Amino acid sequence: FTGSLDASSLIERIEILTNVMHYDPYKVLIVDDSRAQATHTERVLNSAGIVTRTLTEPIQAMAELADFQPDLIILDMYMPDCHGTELAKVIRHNDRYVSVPIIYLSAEDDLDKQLDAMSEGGDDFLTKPIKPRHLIATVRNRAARARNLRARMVRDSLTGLFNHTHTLQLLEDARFRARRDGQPLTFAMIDIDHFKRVNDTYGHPMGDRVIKSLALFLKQRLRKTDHIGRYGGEEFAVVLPDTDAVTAAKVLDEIRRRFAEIHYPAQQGDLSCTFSCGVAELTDGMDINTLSKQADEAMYLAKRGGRNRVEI
Ligand code: GH3
Ligand code: MG
Ligand code: MG
Ligand code: MG
Repeated sequence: FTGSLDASSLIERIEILTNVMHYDPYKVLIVDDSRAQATHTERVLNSAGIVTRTLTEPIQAMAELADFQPDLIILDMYMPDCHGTELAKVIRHNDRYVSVPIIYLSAEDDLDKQLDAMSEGGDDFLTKPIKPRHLIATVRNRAARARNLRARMVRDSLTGLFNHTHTLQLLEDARFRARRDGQPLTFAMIDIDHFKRVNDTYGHPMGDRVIKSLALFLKQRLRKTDHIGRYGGEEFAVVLPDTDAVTAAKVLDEIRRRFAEIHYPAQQGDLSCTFSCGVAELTDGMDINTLSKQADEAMYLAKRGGRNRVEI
């Protein structure tokens, strides 16, 4: 490190380094009715530091995909109760897995049959026996590209926060875990107050600056385990696992108070902004539509109550 450093920029640099060093191995789901074949594939991939899970019953594939969230799927072509291509078709029909690479690994060496299999949602066809290096390189390259694309797909480009669709997906996942673990879950909606005036008075670029700065502010002040999304234009959503509504409201109210203190210098005179926030906690049997509707209603309560406040 060169030059003078204050504490916060030092912490930021340490966080960047930790992220770079953080090792997140690729995860591969193997679907093969032959345990012996699967074990061989597992050994090859594990030796390269790739994490694997194997299914010998293709029927469990969708549940396993949701639970394991693999970077890539290796599929056998011939299995007793389901042809590999049928499974590939089913996987491809689910929006969540459109970008997960599917690679066939089979002894089938008839090119027509291979191409048929690939036309149904497969990305590549590897013929057994295959050299370990070939298998490892194929998996690594495809998984790396898929991860990169996915990271872009789920984020909003202005703020780097999760986009609307992915925020709801994360909320659904969090709801599943909260129910399973018997933990509370809170969802919050944030909407910047009188934002039209900001654009009208200070111009659109200033509006964008405020949106970006609130995004950064939320990232800095919420926990790593909270999910922050840009829900719409000047609307944000936060998923707070293991948090009840009262605790979440306290945290968000502190953020609200601090955000209102920020001054953005401008020719027209300094600008400051506020936001209104609605908070709702998951209750028994509630689905995410109802939960987000309740957060939205609480947000409008905050607006009607005079804005610059958090309501439950
Ligand atoms: P309220 O306090 O009731 O929320 O008032 P508001 O003016 O914020 O109301 P409304 O939600 O209707 O207006 C939001 C405005 O935000 C409308 C739109 O011009 C602006 N906006 C939406 N997305 C963006 C964006 O990406 N950049 C900028 N600069 N402005 C945006
Ligand atoms: Mg087989
Ligand atoms: Mg709005
Ligand atoms: Mg608004």
